[in-house]
Amino acid sequence: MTLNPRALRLLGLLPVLLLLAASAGADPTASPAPAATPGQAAAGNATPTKAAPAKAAAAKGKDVVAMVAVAAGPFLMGCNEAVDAECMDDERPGHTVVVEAFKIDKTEVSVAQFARCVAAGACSSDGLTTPFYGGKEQPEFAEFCNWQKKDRASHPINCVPWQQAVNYCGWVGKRLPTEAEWEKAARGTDGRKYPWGNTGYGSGGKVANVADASAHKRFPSLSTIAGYDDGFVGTAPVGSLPKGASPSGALDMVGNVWEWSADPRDGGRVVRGSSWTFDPRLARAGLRGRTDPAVRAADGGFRCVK
Ligand SMILES: [Ca+2]
Repeated sequence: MTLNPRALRLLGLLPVLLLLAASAGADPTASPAPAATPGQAAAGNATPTKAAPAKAAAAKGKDVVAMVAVAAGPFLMGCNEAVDAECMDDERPGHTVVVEAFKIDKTEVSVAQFARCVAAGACSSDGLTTPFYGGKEQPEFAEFCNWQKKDRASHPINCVPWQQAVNYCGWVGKRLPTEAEWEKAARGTDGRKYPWGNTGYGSGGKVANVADASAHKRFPSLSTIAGYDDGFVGTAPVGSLPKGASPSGALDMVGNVWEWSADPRDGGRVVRGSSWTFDPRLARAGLRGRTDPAVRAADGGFRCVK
């Protein structure tokens, strides 16, 4: 497998890759502290501020996202050596985890859905049009941020920091998933390699929006699998690839955008699911990532649970 650091860095994924390298036993590079928001800088140390605007206490929003149920009970979390030769060290050893019953959004939260929260004053649109990572805004790939882009209302909201994901889920009476909940929703209880089973890319139709032949035309440095073309260069409208459904019926659990979780990891937050920029050889249900909560990645979004 070959990951191209330059292309992935430009798309906001370097923090994730750094974590993967660190967890594999390489240089445990400490992640930079999340950047202070302009509001925090202005306030100094006088008053702790939250990213949510003052209207965050407004009435709850109506939840308009379809959800699917995940039953209570045990599942195999992490590496299943019997079916997966691509496990990273931080997926090992596979282990049994028991989670309570919950429901998870069938699809990633879309631009249109997030816009309702912004309109209500419970979510902020600050920075949604420009990626942010490495401690600064990265306008070079702003075209891939979906906010306010014509014809992308049904695409996942991306370029969105962790706190705004928390705000949205709270607004609709839900929360971000734990990492274990996310993984159980993605692969069910049989330890499968991908949400759709154990068949890899290229032989089962269009199963996930990852780095494919379409993306490769735009970004020749991205690693792809010959013969796999999901048809999308950037993000796809949420739920576009039903052949990739997980056992619970959730869509895009692998690919499209990395999804924020509630769980902390090494000073940041766990992200799961990989994305449209990601090498399909690694884009599996067990793949784990981590990024700083202030990062706004063009290939990062979220979904909620309750
Ligand atoms: Ca793609």
